[in-house]
Parts: sequence; structure tokens; C-alpha cells
Amino acid sequence: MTTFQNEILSALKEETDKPLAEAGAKAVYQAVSRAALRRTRENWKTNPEGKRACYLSAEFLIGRMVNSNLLNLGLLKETRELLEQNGLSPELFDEIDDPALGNGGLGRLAACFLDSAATQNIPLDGFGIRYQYGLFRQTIENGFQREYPDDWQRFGDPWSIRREEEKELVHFRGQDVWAVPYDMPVIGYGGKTVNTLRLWQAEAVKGFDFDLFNQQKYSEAVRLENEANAISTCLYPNDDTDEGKRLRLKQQYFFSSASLQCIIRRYKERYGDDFSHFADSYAVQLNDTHPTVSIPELLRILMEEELMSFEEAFSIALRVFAYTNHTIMAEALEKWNQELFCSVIPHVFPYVVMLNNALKRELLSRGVEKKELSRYAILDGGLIHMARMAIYASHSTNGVAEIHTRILKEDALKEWYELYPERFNNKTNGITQRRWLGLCNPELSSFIGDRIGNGWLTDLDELKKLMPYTGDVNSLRQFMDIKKAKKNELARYVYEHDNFGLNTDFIFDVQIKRLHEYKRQLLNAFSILDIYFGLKDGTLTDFAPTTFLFGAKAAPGYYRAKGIIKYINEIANLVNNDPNVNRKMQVLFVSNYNVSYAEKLIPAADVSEQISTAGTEASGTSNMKFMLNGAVTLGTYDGANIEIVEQAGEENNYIFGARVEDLAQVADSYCPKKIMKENPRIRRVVETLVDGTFSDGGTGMFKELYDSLTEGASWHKPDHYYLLLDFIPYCDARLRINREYAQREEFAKKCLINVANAGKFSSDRTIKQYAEEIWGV
Ligand code: 26Q
Repeated sequence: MTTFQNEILSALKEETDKPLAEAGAKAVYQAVSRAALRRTRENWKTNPEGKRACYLSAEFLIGRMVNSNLLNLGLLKETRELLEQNGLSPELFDEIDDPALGNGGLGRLAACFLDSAATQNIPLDGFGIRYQYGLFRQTIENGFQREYPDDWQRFGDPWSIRREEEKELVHFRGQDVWAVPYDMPVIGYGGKTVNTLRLWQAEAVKGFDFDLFNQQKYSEAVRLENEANAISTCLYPNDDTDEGKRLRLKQQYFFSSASLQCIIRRYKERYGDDFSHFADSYAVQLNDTHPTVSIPELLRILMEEELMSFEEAFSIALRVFAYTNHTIMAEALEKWNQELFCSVIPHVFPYVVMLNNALKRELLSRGVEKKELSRYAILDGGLIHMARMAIYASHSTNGVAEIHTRILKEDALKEWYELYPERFNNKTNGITQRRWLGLCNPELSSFIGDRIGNGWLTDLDELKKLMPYTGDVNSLRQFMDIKKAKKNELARYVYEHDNFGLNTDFIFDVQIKRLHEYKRQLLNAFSILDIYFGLKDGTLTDFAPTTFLFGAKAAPGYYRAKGIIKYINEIANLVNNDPNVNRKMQVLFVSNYNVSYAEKLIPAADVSEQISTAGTEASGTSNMKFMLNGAVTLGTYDGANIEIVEQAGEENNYIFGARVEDLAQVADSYCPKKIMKENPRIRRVVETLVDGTFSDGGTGMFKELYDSLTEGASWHKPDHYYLLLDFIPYCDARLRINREYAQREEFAKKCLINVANAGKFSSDRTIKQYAEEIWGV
């Protein structure tokens, strides 16, 4: 028995009288987590010396932490052994809900950054919101998505420590609210550095009113309390359109203000009222515009409480803040209605006005014409433009992949780039290899370790040393065996979760990401149908059997996205129940896709679907996870796909379709109806939306999808995302993969070359660039 195993057993005694073997997942989870948490005590400091960077983000999609924390503490092996000795499966914790405190890429990126910073001893802390309910749980009922609340704390939250004594007061019109911090340790690999993720929970200052209660005014008695709690109740499940909701603004101000107050309090513990070192003590990274209200809030605090002039306060803000942009799509750029803003946080508004005026003076002094001013204005037409504020009052604006940054400079934010070229920079996204290879694919990790050692865990460029093995038949066979084992493991998981039997002899072709028109799951669906018809007609022969897997959540109010889910499920029904083709293909839309599901799907994939319309996916990060686990990319020239094939070679991936420049060329004359008319294959699949092949349960969803492709709407031209333009090149690329897969060793070689060249996509590299080039830490 090791010391730590003993510590687990004594922690278990605090949970239950039962022995380990009978304690159940929840108690064991609590005991293991609490025992491990104690091991962080020595290295976990609240206010350490030196400059610190703060990552402000409305989302941290951390996923289940127990295994990754154990891995980083070097305690995973002995914990697993203890479980095993007691007849417990290492998959015991699969029952524990993921904290899904984020929507998708942006939130998961924040989590990977924290892991990478702690591993490299970079002083980075996260600040966000402790949502009581994370992203909704999804079920598929009769082919339709249904949403249920995600009560992730029902198994407890053993990784958080409530710090009552460090709560901050946040002021809203008509009400003050406590922000109570819950701190989670962010444990670097090796356990030496422990940073902090501080999530704020909203609580009432003046809670329950006993006088009102005694007067039998019950709902009045709890109203204030409820209003305060509401702020951190729920993560907004939207990851695109800016809805401009009052509660969302409250959330943003709530965590921004609390985080700044905390930072300033800690600064003053060191320097008192002398703010001359502030910008050398803190860097604040704004994860998209969601925390951008921090800028006027910092000005307010510095001017009202520290009695600075606007110029002094502004120059501090400029040095402290930096902004990351994650999207170029206009509808996602946050703009707050001025009246709404004033009704929620009127005391902040004057500082927005000051920023707007200072910007105007600056523009005029730089010779910008009067009539051009409104293109830049922070306050314009009754709206507050948050991205403009972020660019103006910070020293750095970065995109998240090379193409994305180029589009920001040349197009989306062109006028700002012309004004402040030195502020613009690129930081290509990355992922943590500890979770996305070490933890989720121990089999491939050992394969790598046997050949090149384990240095890749903290230096992913080490994977280059695998190149000699890509020509070694023995290694390729072993790689194929591992892929097969991961398919079997996924199949067991899928059977448990979705009651569906995967055929693990098939090619696994996987598209997992939020459901969006621009990500083009519908293009994938059309192409699957085209293959189905080809097999039925006999025009498609020699098709290597393939399983097409989807995982995606649609924002509950995104009608079209929900229509696409139903359509994919209709296709799945048709295909899976057709005895003439179901020995050749399977289609499955898995339910409740989340971080834990991703950890099972990605290692089992042969083909990574990354098929967004060129110029729309800022970076993508699942593309990197697939690459690292040895799948080939079937993708467009978009986001980080471009850099992936730059690293691993186009010949080892499958790139197709129109590029940004091509789309700019055809945009004006593009006519999807004409394409349908001229191409019977395309016509046939698109017409299934309306010809009675499938039923949308009488909702009209499929007709609406059809119209979006053929007629368009007031806000978009028909087929705005060019599905029909890319359809044939996509099908061709897909069938090329299918043919080439027959040469199993040649195909495995491509996969392994991808693994060997994934080094660039470690978030260790990304976060080091932020630290050196933006934060100076
Ligand atoms: C905004 C206003 C109101 C409510 C919600 C939102 C909101 C919430 C989340 C807007 C956007 C998001 C998330 C965006 C996101 O995940 N973007 C992705 O970021 C990844 C990391 O940089 C990129 O890899 C993806 O390409 C990008 O789509």
C-alpha cells in the first residue's frame, strides 16, 4: 500500500462506512479527489510574487478533472491500481458528470491554456463564472434534439474550495450582489506549479426578507435572493449570435468586476496606493469580447477610487489589457444596446462615453475624415461596440490561426489594422497533449513511449522522432492494432450511451463540433446520402465499409441547426435499417456530445471531418486532436487545417473545395439552383428535403432547410455557405480516402506521419507565445 493509497482510504472514511469495493462511484470520486487535492497544498499559493497573467473568460470547458489532475500529480497509476485491486474498473469515474462550463472551442481552449501554463510554470490564473448549470444535456427523441438541465454538481464538487473571506461586492442598478470565489487548483504536469482557476458564484447580499415572509409575502421575500442567484445560474447555450440579453450583460459585468476588484486588492496588499507598478504586475487577457466591460470598469475604479485622471487610467488599461478575437462572423460581434446597458450598470456608462470621446479625438488627430468616424465609433447608433472598445483600449489584438489573423487584418478589422498595425498578431491555437493523447489514448502513448520516450508529454515537438518509424511495417501494424482497440472501446461506450452497435471493422469517419450552418454538417449528410444512393444503384462499387459518426449540440433557439440534426437522424434510420447497405455503411448521431465523449471518439477515428466553408472557422481545435491521435484530415482550406497540412503534408491529408479567394470570385454570380439543375447527383440528395423521402414530423424544418439552399432569406443569399459548390469535390475526396484505405499500411503511414508532425499544435507552444509576446511574463 502506498502513502497516497492510504490517504484515499482515510478520505473514504469521511464519505462512507462502506469498503472501497462497495462505496460506489460518487464516494470514491470524492475520496480520491479530496486526497489528491491535499497534495496540492504545498505548491498552491494564493498571491505569489512576480507579474501574473489573468485569463478572463465567460467559459472554461474543463471537463472531468479527476484523471487529468491525478496524471499531472503523478498519482494516476497508483490510484488505478488501488481501484483494480478492489475490483473496480478504471472507467468508474465515467459516471461522474463533466463540468460543462463552456459551449465549445473557445471554452475548451481556455481549459487547455490553463493546463499548459501550469505545466510550463507560467503564472496564469483563470477567472470566470461558476455556473450552477452548465451546457444543457442533450437527448435525441424521435430524431429531435431535446434539452435538459445539466446539474453537474450532483456528484459534489470536490475540486473547488469556497473562499468566503475573499468575496467581492458587485454593484448593479438597484442591487448589490456578492461574488463568492470558488478556487480550483490548476496543476501543472509534475505537480510543481499550481495555478488557480477562480470561478465566481453570485449570492444575495440582502437575501431572504423575514419581515416580508412574516407578512406572508412569500415570493416577495425570496425575490432579491433569486435575482442575485440568477446571475450565475446558467451558461448561455449560444455560441454565435449575440442576443443582447440583460442577464448575459449582468453575467459579463459580474465576473469582470469581481475579477478586477480581486486583482486590485491583491496589488494593494503589495504596493498600497502606488499604482505605478500595476501594469508591470498584471496582464489581463480578454477571451473574446465577453469580458470587455472590464475596460470601462477598470477606468471607473482607477478614477473613482484611486482618483486618477482619465489619461493616467487609460494608459494603464492600454498596457494591462489584450484581446483575443475568435470569430469574423458579423452576427457574433457583441454590441450592447446603450439603454439596456444603462439600465443594468449606469455607473459604468460614463466611462464608455469617455472612451468613445478619446477615440474620436485620436482619430481626428490622425487625420481620419469626419464622415469616417462612425466606422470606428465605440458608441454608434445607440449601440456599444465591444470589439472596437477592446481593440482601442488594449495593446494587443490576436487571431487564433494564420488565415484568421490575415482575414482580420485585410478584411474584418481592416480599418483598425491600418490604424494600429503593431497591435495585431497571430497566436495559432493549440491543445494539451496531456489530456488529448496521454489520458485519452494510453495505448498510443505507450506505442510512442516505447520508441521515443516520454519527452513529448512536455515537448510535443519530440514527436518528430517518430518519422523513422513511419516506414517500419511492424510499427504500422501495431498502430493499426491500437486503432482497432480504440474502436472497440468506443463501441462499448456507444452501446452503453446510445444503445447502438458499431461495426469496428469499418472505417470510422467522425464529425464532432457544435452544430452550425458554417461547419456544414448538412454537406456531410448530403454526401452520405449520395454514397447510399450510389450503393443502391450499383454505380458505386468497391466501397470500403464506413461508419459515419456525428456528435453536436445545437443552440436551443437555432431552428435550422435542429432541423439538420433531425435530417441526419432520418438518414441514419434509412441507412441502418436497409439490409442491402447496412453491411457497407452505418450512420450514428451520438447524443450529448461532450468532452468525455470526445475523449472516446477521437482516438477511434480514421477520418477527421473539418469541412467548414473557407474563411469561416477561425481555427478549430478538434482538427488538432484528431491529428494527434492519428486520423487523416478531410477538410477545406480553412482555419488551422491549413497549418495542419503545412506540417504533415497535403499528400497525407485530403484537402478539397473552394478557397477564400475562390469564394470571393464566385460570390456575386453564385447560383445554387443552377448547380442543382445541371447535376442530377446533387439534385437527388437535396430534393430529399422535400420529396417525401424523409419526414420532419410535420414541423416544416426540412422545407425551411431546402429554401435556405435554394431561395435564401432576407439576411442571407441562397446557400450562403456554398454546400453545393463544394459538394462534388467533397464526395470525390471522400471516395479517394475510401479507395486508399484499402492499402492499409500506406494509409496507416499517413496517419502516423500526422502524429509525428503534430508538435506545433500543443497549447504549450501557444501559451508560451502569449506569455512572451503579449504578457511579458
Ligand atoms: C456571445 C454573446 C452572447 C451569448 C453568447 C456569446 C458567445 C458564446 C460563445 C459567442 C461565441 C462563443 C464561442 C465561440 C467559439 O467557440 N469560437 C471558436 O473558438 C475556437 C477557439 O479559438 C476556434 O477554434 C473556433 O474556430 C471558433 O469557432
